[in-house]
Parts: sequence; structure tokens; C-alpha cells
Amino acid sequence: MKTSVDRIARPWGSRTPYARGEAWPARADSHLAEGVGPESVERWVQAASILHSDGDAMDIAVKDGRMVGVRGRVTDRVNRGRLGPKDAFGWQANASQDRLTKPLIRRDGRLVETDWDTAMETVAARSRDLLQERGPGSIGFYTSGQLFLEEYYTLTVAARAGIGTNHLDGNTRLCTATAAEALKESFGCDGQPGSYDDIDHADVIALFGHNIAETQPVQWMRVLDRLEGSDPPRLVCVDPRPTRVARAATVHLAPRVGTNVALLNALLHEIIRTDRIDHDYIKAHTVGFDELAKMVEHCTPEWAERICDVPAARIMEAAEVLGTADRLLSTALQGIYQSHQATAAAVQINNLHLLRGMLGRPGAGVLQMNGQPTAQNTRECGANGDLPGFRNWQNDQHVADLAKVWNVEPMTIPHYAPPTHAMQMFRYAEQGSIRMLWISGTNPAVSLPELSRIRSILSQDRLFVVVQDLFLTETAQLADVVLPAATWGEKTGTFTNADRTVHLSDKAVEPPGEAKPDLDIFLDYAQRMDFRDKDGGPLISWHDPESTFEAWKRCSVGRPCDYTGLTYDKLRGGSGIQWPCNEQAPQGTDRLYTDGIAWAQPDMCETYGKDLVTGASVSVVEYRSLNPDGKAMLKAAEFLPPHEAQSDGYPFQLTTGRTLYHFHTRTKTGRAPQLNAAAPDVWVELSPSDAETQGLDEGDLVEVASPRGALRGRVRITDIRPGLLFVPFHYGYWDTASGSGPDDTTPARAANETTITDWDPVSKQPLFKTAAAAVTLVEKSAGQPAPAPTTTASAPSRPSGARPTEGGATAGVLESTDTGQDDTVGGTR
Ligand SMILES: Nc1nc2c(c(=O)[nH]1)N[C@H]1C(S)=C(S)[C@@H](COP(=O)(O)OP(=O)(O)OC[C@H]3O[C@@H](n4cnc5c(=O)[nH]c(N)nc54)[C@H](O)[C@@H]3O)O[C@H]1N2
Ligand SMILES: Nc1nc2c(c(=O)[nH]1)N[C@H]1C(S)=C(S)[C@@H](COP(=O)(O)OP(=O)(O)OC[C@H]3O[C@@H](n4cnc5c(=O)[nH]c(N)nc54)[C@H](O)[C@@H]3O)O[C@H]1N2
Ligand SMILES: [Mo]
Repeated sequence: MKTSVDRIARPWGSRTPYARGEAWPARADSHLAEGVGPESVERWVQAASILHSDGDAMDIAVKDGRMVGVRGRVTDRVNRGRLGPKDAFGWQANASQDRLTKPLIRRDGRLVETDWDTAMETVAARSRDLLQERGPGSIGFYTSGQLFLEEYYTLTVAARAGIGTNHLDGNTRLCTATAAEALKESFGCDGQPGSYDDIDHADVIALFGHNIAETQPVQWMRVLDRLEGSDPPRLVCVDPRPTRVARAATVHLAPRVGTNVALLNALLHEIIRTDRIDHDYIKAHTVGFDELAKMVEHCTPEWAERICDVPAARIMEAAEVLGTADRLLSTALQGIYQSHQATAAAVQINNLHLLRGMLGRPGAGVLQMNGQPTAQNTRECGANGDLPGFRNWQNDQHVADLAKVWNVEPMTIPHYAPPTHAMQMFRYAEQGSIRMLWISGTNPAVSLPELSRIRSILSQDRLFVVVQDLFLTETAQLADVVLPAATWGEKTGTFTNADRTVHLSDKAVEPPGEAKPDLDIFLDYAQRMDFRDKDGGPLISWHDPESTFEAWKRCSVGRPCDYTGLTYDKLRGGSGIQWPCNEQAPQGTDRLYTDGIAWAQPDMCETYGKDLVTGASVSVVEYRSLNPDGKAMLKAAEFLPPHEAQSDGYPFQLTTGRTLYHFHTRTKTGRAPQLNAAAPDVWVELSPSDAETQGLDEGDLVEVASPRGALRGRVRITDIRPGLLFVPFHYGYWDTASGSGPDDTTPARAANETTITDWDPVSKQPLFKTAAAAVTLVEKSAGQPAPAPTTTASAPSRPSGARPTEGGATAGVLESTDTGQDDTVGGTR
């Protein structure tokens, strides 16, 4: 059966119901450019999506050397052929007319075109000068969760062993630093315990601050298919907004933002009080139960009701569902991670699973989610605040082992302090100790908090800024050198999704103009800098994606993220494969911790942990006495109120986040016509009762102000919790669709004009989800509705004059349950 579905109007497509314990049925979704039939496609090239952390496997259709469409890969374990709206339409951005095609360099205050040699020699010369004058600590690298594994690994070796700087972090700090930290705190090591297959087996699925319907839409299709099959799961949703998840939930808790720890402590309190805990599991596999039980003893549902503003009865209902689950799958994402007690909250979700013995069995798993497509690799490769292969910077053995892999002296690798986190790097740049910042694959002039501050840091004369991107973004406009990068579909590499599935993404077409793969740029830099190992040989001896992958495998030997059983060939043709993949597990590993806790032994663990309130590091001596046998750690945390309280001047809470149709700062989705049209501009969500007291209606133009700054957008009245405003953070000042920038009179529309420079003390992840704000009317609507989708959490709470979101003729995705796919795929190597 083949049907064409408007996937802007019906983002999750048709249902393929299945029963608990069955395999999710395959279905091939495809979308080809107008006027292109499947028979005219010349080649299908294997890839996977990089517009979220799901890793939806897909093939790129190529005709006349151009991308003309995509189809889902039915053989893949992750998506079984399905595509989400961004997967189906986002690829069109690659061919945008305004791609960067030549390097740019700042001359007399203006960015002008130059050649690669001049650009790279300028970057290398500045690096050499700084190394000589100010030492390695004057150079920082701020990278991404969207490049490929090979690129991060090369950058890490260049930065840590070549330059010798401790200042290397990713925008993963804004994204999944808390996921990593929570896993380290509970299990001693990063590594996702669960698997997406757990959706097939769970009888309860709990989503904490995770709008999976909009942010991993293909896994939401899977949940929807289970809900329509026999023996459907019960859903628990913790989110202050009326997401599609909330609407489908058995129990929806909509807490005041910034109160997750109170709510979770109350849930744990109830589960312990009703003795719905697995005593044998706790005894065999954990330490810390008594402290946890004591900490949550006073956390009754009535106590939490006062803090979270959620009825106690509702909390008890949720505890009952969680406590009676036979197979519980929980997920957590930014509603948990981007707040002041991020790690403390995320760890309580791990605790829930440890108390109930819900780990390592089909359907019983935790997904401390990633957001970005390749964030897992940033972490594994050490391009964020960890050493490669989840090595412990405080463990001299681990550092020595890494030094051996790189053939350098251990002292070459900075490990005198924890690697510098991104927020601290920007602080150092502000204060003047960092003098060169190389930004790759991220747009901090839109995505970091408190944008006026970020702009002023990046604009300083004394700071040399290199930006490596596809477009002249808000950030690139502030650079001294801009390097044009090739991206997905134009380069080959591997990456790993949120459930440890490694995919290969092959090159399908040539990059535009002189744009180059990030790998080639980093390799060129390493060569110009002439980085050497301790015997005088080249520090970086690899030269292309596959040889880099082989080098990375040597670094991953015997580590939790062991890639030694994988090759490019093995990843071509079939499904992605979950690490660890090695001699013991040649087909990969679906779940971690099937047989107890594996990586928390003091000699093996990635960290000795931190205090959940202050973030202070635990010493090795303390760790050995707390957890001598390497069990899971039940870590308790007391609730602390959010840092910024509402006040007379700022009476609302403000939270920010995503919509289904856009990805981050929209450099790609803003250039895909169907996606752009579905949500073309910023809006402000508020509740019907707040609208009434403020005298606001759908479409009114308002200003949202915080102590840091203000933005303007049109009102959408939704069933969001009263007292809370929501603004999507996708809209910077550069209009991707019209190609126009702001003039002095254009009012700001970026959510991050208002957000605060503040972070979770443990994971150092910034707080995008809680601020205090005021809302004031600028101009009544003249019948113009907010440019917000009606299909998502931003659906109007009542008939409002907003037109239903539709894609029309160009938004058709062909859904085919006849899945005999022609598997001939070939890359351009
Ligand atoms: N369409 C789309 N998909 C994406 C992305 C995208 O930009 N667009 N980005 C990808 C990336 S990098 C990421 S990190 C993920 C993010 O994926 P999600 O975390 O699912 O997305 P967000 O919208 O940031 O936040 C999720 C929810 O947190 C809720 N929330 C806010 N404050 C609180 C709170 O205090 N407590 C609780 N419990 N909930 C709260 C919000 O109402 C929101 O619905 O999405 C990935 N997928
Ligand atoms: N207020 C608020 N702010 C937030 C969040 C929030 O919820 N609220 N969420 C935070 C989170 S979770 C995240 S992940 C960040 C995301 O924030 P950013 O990473 O800044 O957002 P992107 O738009 O994805 O930026 C990626 C950049 O890399 C470029 N790019 C894409 N592919 C390639 C490539 O192959 N090579 C190179 N060199 N460049 C490439 C794109 O054109 C784009 O400019 O935002 C954070 N900021
Ligand atoms: Mo993210």
C-alpha cells in the first residue's frame, strides 16, 4: 500500500499499530522534489538524519549530481523506514543559493572573500603567535553536536595534544552535558543504558521534560503505533505545556518550572512508602539507599504540591503508575537538563529505575536523551569536557593510557583541572585570557544565553574569532575568519544517536564552491601547525574519514564505547549498530547493565563524581570508600528554589524551547520552504487566564522582557500552565528565508535576548528553561494570528482565527508498507 500524506499537516503520518512485544512494522517513507519520479533517481546514497538525536536512517536520492530527495531505510533498527518532517524536507537547505563558497577574512572591518591558503595561514599564524606569547591557555575551541565522529576526534587530538589547551568544549554543553553527568553520577560512566527497542516492550513510558512528539517525531510514531495496538503502554508526562505527549498521557503533571527535584523526590517518596521497590536489586547493585530514603522522607505529595503547584492526588496517581509498572521506560531531556538543579533531577530519574530494578531488560530502561544528532560523539571523542573514550582525567592510569595511544608524554595532555566548560570559555574570552576562539558547527550569537553579552564578547578587537559554518550566520558575521564547510550529504563520516546506534553517512554530492569537509579543515590546520608526537612523527597520521575512524577505534579499545568491531563496510548496506561493538559483541549491544553495573569500579570509572548541590568534585579516596565494589550510586538531592524568582516587575515565569518544524537557529529548516512556512516567525505562548488579565488576544504583538533584554512576538493562547510564558528559541536576527539582516529599527526576536548567564553547578549546562519576565502589549492584532503551528504544543486553546497548519501540494510524503526496497546504494568517495 502506498499513500501520500501531507506531513506538515499530519507530521506523524499514518499508523501502523503493533502489540506489546512485537517488532515495530517497517514502512518506507519518501519524498522527492517536484517533478522527480523514483525512476529518474540515478543513485541512492546511504545516510542518517542530523536534525535531532534519533538517527533516522535514510538514503539520499541523487540526480545530475544534485540531491533530489530522501527515503527512509526500512532495514534500520532505529526508524524502520520512517521519516519525520525535518528528515523529509530539511535536505533542501544544502542547495541554498546563499551557502558560503569561499573563505572570508576581515579587512578594514569588513568580511571579504579570500583563498584557503590565506585564510588557513592567518589562523595558523595567529595560533603560533599566541602559543609563543601567551601559551596554550589563550586558545579555545567551541565545537558542536552536529559534526561527525572523525571530525571531533581529529579536533580533540589537535587541541588537547597538539595545542595542549584545556579549553575545548561543544555546544553539547547546552544540550546533553546533563545526560552525560547524570549517567556518570549514577553509573560511574557515560553510556546510554536503554534502547529505543524498549518502546516495543514497556508497559509504562514516562517522559520527563521531553517533548518527544516534536523533537524525536519518529520515536513518537512508534509510541503512537503502540498506543493503537493491543496491550498499549500507559504514559506519564511531566511538562508544563500541553504537548501532544501530555494530551496522550494517562497522567500529565504540569509543574511550575524549576521544581523538578521536588516533584521527583515526592515520586520517590511515594514509591518507597508503598514499598514498590526491588529490595534484591537494590542490595545487589546499588549503594546509597539509606541516604536517599532519608532525604525523601519528608517529601510527601502534599509538600510537593505547595512547591510544584501540582495536585497531591495527581502526584500519587503518577507514583502509582510508575510504581506498578512491570517494564518501565523513562526518558529525560531539556525540561530537566536546562534548569538550575539539572543533574540533581536527572539523577532522581536514574534512582527511580534503580529502586525499581528497571534496567537491562527489554522494556525496562532509562534514556537520558541526547538532543543533537552527534552529541554522543562529541562526548566519546573528548571534544567536550571529558577525555576521549570516557577516560577519567583524575586517574593517572587513564591519562597514561591515552598518552600511549597518541604517543605523547602524559604531561602533554592537560589534566590539571577539569576541562573548561563552554560558559567558562566565554567568560575567559570576556576577561581576556582566551584570545582566539575557533567556533565550528554552532551559532552562539543565537543559541547562548544573554545575547547582548555574547555579541559584545565576540565583537572584541582583542579576540580572534574563527567561524566554520555553511552560512554567514549571526555568529559568522562577527568573525575574523570564516571557513566554508561542507555538510551532511557532501562528506562521509559516522555518528552515534541517543541509543548508541552508530550510522555511516556517505557523501552523495559535491559541496558548493570551495566549501570543504570539517575533517579536511582540521587536518589542514594540524599540518600547518606541524603537530608532532614524542618521537618526532606526525601527531595526526590519518588523512581521510575511514583512516580517522580506524584511528578512533584504537583509542576506544577496551573502553565502554568500544568501536573495534565496527568498520565502514559493516555499517554499509544494513542497519546501524549499537556500541559497544567488539569481539565479545560483534553485532553490537542493545542494552547496558544487563548483568549488573559494569563501569563504576574505582579504577574504571569516568569520574569520581560531584556533590549534587555545589558541583564540588568528590576525591578518589571518598569514592573508594563510598563505592568500593563499583555499584550504581543512589544519590540524593534536596530541592532548592530556582535562582531567579518572579517579582513585581517580572511577574511571569518564562521558558523556551522547540517546535516540531524547526531545528535550532534555523540555518537549515529556515531554508526548506515547507518547514519555514509552517512556523515562519517567533511567537509567545500564554494561558487563557493570563491573556484575560493582561487583556491580550491571539495575534497581539507583545514585548517579553527580562532583566537581560527583550524580544517581540505575537500572542498564541494555549493550554500552557498559568503564570508561564513560552517562546521558541529558533529565531535569530538573520531572516534565513528572505536573506535579510536587521537594521537598527528591527526589534529583537531571539529568545536568548532574555535568558540568564547561569548554569547547573554539576553539569555546567546553562539555564534556558527558567527566567522571570514581563509581558506588555505593543500593538493589537488587526486580525493577524500568531505565526505558530496549530498541530503541536502551540495549538490554540480555543478557536482563534489561526489557520490550520498545512503543507499543501509540495509537502507530500509517500508512505509505503510494501517495503521491498532496492538496496543498491553507493557513495561518492
Ligand atoms: N523539531 C526539533 N527537534 C529537535 C531539535 C529542534 O531544534 N527541533 N533539537 C534537538 C536537540 S539539540 C535537542 S536538545 C532536543 C530537545 O528536545 P526537548 O527537550 O524535547 O525540547 P524542548 O522544547 O527544549 O523542551 C522540552 C520540554 O520541556 C518543557 N519544560 C520547560 N521547563 C520545564 C520544567 O521546569 N520541568 C519540566 N518537567 N519540563 C519543562 C517544555 O515545556 C518543553 O515542552 O530536540 C532535538 N530535536
Ligand atoms: N533559549 C534557548 N536556547 C537554547 C536552547 C533552548 O532550549 N532554549 N537549546 C540549546 C541546545 S539544546 C542546543 S543543542 C543549542 C543549539 O544551538 P546551535 O548549535 O548554535 O544551533 P544550530 O542552529 O544547530 O547551529 C549549528 C550551526 O552549524 C552549522 N552547520 C550545520 N552543519 C554543519 C557542518 O557539517 N559543518 C559545519 N562547520 N557547520 C555546520 C549550521 O549552519 C549552524 O549555523 O541551542 C541551545 N540554546
Ligand atoms: Mo540540544
